Amino acid sequence: MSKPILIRGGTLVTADHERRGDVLIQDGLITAVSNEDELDAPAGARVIDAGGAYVMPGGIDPHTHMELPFMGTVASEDFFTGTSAAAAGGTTMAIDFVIPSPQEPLLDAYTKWRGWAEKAACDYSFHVAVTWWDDSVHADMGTLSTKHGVNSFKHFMAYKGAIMCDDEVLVNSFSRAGELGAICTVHAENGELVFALQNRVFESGISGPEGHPLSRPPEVEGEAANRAIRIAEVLGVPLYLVHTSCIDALEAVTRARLEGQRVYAEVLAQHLVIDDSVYRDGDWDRAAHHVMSPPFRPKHHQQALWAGLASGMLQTTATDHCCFCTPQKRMGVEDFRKIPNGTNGIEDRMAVLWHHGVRSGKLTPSEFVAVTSTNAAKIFNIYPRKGSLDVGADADIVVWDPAKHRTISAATHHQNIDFSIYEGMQVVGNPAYTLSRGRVVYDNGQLNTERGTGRYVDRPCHAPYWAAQRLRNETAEALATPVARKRPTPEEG
Ligand code: URQ
Ligand code: ZN
Ligand code: ZN
Repeated sequence: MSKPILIRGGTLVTADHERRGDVLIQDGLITAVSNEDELDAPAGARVIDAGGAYVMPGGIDPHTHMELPFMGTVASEDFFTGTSAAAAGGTTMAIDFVIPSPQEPLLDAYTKWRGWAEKAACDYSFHVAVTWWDDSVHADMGTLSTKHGVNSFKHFMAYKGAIMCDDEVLVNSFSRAGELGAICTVHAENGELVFALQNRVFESGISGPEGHPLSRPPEVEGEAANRAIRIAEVLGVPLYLVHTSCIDALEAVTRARLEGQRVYAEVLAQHLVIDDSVYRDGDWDRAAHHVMSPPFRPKHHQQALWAGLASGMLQTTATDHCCFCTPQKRMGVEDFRKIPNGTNGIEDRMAVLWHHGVRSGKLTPSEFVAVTSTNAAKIFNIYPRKGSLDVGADADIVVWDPAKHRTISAATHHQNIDFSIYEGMQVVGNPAYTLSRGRVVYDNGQLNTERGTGRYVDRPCHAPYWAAQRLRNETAEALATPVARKRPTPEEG
């Protein structure tokens, strides 16, 4: 058990407010929070001087893919190296994905991923993807939600021929999730359009990474986002769009939210600051490094995404951390359709958002905490255990030095990948200390993570009230007042 820690003299920042204060940590939990200098350090405690720094809930990255088997290879980042890199960047929890192959029992895949994640150095949880449907999937969703703390089910509307869901699977799975009080998340790109456009682009003679964005324009994401939103609306279930990357999808989210539909949406840090010029880079490798889906967009989408984040239309930020090293990316050297999709980012999300968001005035420190930690904790029902500085919460804390400079580079990062999509980016504002359940896992530049010290975090389902009452009320009314209808006689028929 780690020794008590007193974090003294900092500015405590939660999603609600900022104040000068001290935080006492014992046995992995926050045991006291006070105004400045009101707490004494227990005997043997370590005292961390947070003067000039912010003390915030550790980041929660709601979208990662450690050691994901995908497109004929396996992501290079594993659960130990990935959660260690997270800690170096101020993130103390990752929500990763169990992605069953079609026909693979969900419970089997879940057990497999749980085994892989035992090496994690920070806490983690899993969204479970529904990639096919039959009665066993219906049953496994129930078991996962009632016995294994899974309250979110993922649906890929892209990746035809692999893990793509058609509307029948979406309707079946969304309905089941609604019964369970679980939330449906979607990768919203129209996979049929992507497939058709990929072939057209390739057959037109474009085989390089520049073909990737041409095959998945914003309209392809906007259509799928709207379709998923409408299906969720009719079925009365809450929806969470991952990696919202463009105006077309953001507009669909905004319309739904303004009409009171329970739709949440995530934006990736990289989509806020990197544009599609990276694909027109003369260097094949560098362009391929940026092949991910949805792709990087023309620059004007970034302003809308920042506005969506600042206005609350987008609630969370993530990284979709899914690492493939250069030799893996080169699997597509003859054909962009074979370049494994994914990029790095788990170590850099917080600093990128602080530098480009808070220092630029787009976000206040409290809004930064909301979009990097608290909102994800609330949506996925682990607040205030996670995402808060409440007494009794897990001591997942980052002591943030707003003046600390860093030049992001693969030469110095902790991520297990041989490039960085942020290579050379200078960011001001970085972690000084990161604590994972009271253990100082990042200590002023020194990473102190240990394999297997991360814990799986159960996420209980929300109450069924999450399902839109409108659907149930209308249905209930209809069932309560059957229409007296004179049926036509067979002769009339
Ligand atoms: O689509 C995803 O979220 C996974 C497969 C990571 N790759 C990506 O390009 N986003
Ligand atoms: Zn995705
Ligand atoms: Zn993903």
